[in-house]
Amino acid sequence: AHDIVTFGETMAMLVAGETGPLSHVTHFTKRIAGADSNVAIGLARLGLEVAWISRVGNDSLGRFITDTLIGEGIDCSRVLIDDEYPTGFQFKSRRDDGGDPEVEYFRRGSAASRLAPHDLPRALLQSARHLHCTGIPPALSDATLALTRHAMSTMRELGGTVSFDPNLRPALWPDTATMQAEINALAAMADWVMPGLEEGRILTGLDTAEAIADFYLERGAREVVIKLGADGAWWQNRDSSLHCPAQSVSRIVDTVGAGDGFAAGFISARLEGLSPRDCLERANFIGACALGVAGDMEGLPRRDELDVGTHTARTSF
Ligand code: KDG
Repeated sequence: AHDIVTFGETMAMLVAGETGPLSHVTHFTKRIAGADSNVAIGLARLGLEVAWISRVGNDSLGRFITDTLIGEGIDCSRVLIDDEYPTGFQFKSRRDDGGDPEVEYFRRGSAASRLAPHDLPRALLQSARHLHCTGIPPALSDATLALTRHAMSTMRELGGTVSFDPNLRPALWPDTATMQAEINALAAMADWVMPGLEEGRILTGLDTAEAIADFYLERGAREVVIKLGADGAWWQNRDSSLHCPAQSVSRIVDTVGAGDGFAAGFISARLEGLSPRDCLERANFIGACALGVAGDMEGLPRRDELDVGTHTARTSF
């Protein structure tokens, strides 16, 4: 049995060794990138049993991804190897001012964009407590959109819980209206919806965390958690709400992956039955851990490194 099932596209990622525009960078470090697999790693490092579903190409990048995830203790036994389509990859720039880096994708027609509903067996969902979905697969192809809908509705029907992080990637959608409609329809199928504040504004046209939370609660979500960056996080259900300030972070190396760390913290704490405040504190803490490293997931802590009681994030890596 698994605690959590997740699925999506993980890419090889080439992270710039120096600052400046990607076209000028000459040295890169090979890592992996994928919102769902970052969450999977965060959860596995805390000792949860996680199964990850995907398709990778029959190539060195696909083997690098599965080897890395297996090394993190994630069950990859249902990951499919596609002989026809390649593993996607991306480049990520380096910044020294705390801003979001530049990302360039080479993922169109990738093996993972061929994932379809039949790739996620019902029995796997039946054996798990929780399904985590992101808004990235729904943007990749009709097949991956169908898979996301199928996975969420099946898990709800089976009585497990479902979390959904919109992970907005406007570059992958044909237009903003389609992105809003599809992502909001999926969010309505989740128990816990976890957008960033800016994402929530783009998706709903509303301004405050409270208004955005109300929007999703009215449409079917049971809890909404909104990431406020340096201001921490907001949690709301139909009866109450809560704000939890952020960890103080002295040095931001790279912002990508913080939301995934946050999700791993919230989901793990929530499945352990912790209070909303403790869930947000762990989520903020793990999100902060992801800020101190250039990769997306290398900073995620193990259980013995969780230090939420004292509110001290690890700020030097
Ligand atoms: O949340 C981090 C991810 O965005 C990153 O690891 C790459 O999954 C990715 C994507 O599609 O942008």
